[in-house]
Amino acid sequence: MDSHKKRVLSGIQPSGNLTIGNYIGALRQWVEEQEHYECYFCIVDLHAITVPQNPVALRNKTQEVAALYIASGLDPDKVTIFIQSHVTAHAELGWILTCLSPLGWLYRMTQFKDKAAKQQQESVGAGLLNYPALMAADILLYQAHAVPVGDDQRQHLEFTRDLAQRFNSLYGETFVIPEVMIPKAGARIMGLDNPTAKMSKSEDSEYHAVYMLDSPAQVKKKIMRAVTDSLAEIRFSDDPERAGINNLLTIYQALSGRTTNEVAQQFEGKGYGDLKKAVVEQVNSHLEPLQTRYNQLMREAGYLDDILAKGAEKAAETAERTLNTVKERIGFVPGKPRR
Ligand code: AQP
Repeated sequence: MDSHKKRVLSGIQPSGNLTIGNYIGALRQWVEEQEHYECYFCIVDLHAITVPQNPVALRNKTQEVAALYIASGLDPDKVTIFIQSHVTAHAELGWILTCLSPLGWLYRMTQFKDKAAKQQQESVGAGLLNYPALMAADILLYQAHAVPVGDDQRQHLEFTRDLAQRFNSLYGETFVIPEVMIPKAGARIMGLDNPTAKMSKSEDSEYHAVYMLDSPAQVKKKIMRAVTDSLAEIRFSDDPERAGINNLLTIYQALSGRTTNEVAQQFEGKGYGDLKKAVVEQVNSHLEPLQTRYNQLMREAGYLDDILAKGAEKAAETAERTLNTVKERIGFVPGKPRR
């Protein structure tokens, strides 16, 4: 890895089955970035437990997500892949930054409001509110210059920048202020059953999302049932009435790599059925080879564990350096090295 390259960090929660939203909004851009940046990609299990998780499912999904990172094209020889809880510096800096996070900032976060609204108020964990402080720790520990995420994470990135600036002005220049990196096409893929809500892996309705591990037949069934409208006209639009067609066009555009104009021309005068079929083909042509690699990886016992162990070691080395500086700056007494 080239230490002169700028750094990138990002992660995905093992909180369900990864969707094509996660693939288009996050994973696909990570694969591009591995060529240009020094990259750290983690599976953020500490974030996943901000809402209740079944322990067996959490363990399985964590491994599944790691395998999907590699199957999507991340090369473990080029990037550092690790499980967040394997690097204890995340929880430590997360706590320090929680103590520095104004409650007003935390309560303003849309993700907190949305996720808290889905639970009974008394059972909303404090971790859900403090999520952005932990996310700030993830990023700042690696002095990341850029963070590739989907559009829904933009507000958390702003929070991270504000918090880093706050720390720097209180304790002296410590953190690099990271830039958000949002994909040009597909920054927010919407639910197929409800195209006014973001496609999400923890939404459990059957026709909401296409999962990265769905079979070609499941992909077809879900996309052919996607909610559209009765206007019988295919064009990009930000009219909420047209959100279903816009979403299908966006998925098609992001995966085909074509421009908005090219896509608009391609479907001019065509029927909704034609568009849906084209989207099915695009999605399956990306998912099929990826699933083959995924299945191979899952059969190679020990391969994934080795990558994750090496990744955690490398990540911890970088993270500890930042954490030690932070501890010193805020006045913690250095511990004696353990024998
Ligand atoms: N629908 C989406 N369109 C584009 N990008 C998306 N991302 C998520 N959904 C979409 C991006 O995927 C990355 C990982 O997200 P996460 O797991 O940290 O949490 P999230 O953003 O809350 O994603 P989900 O799928 O909605 O998870 P749950 O349901 O567990 O909360 C991020 O870069 C995100 O922007």
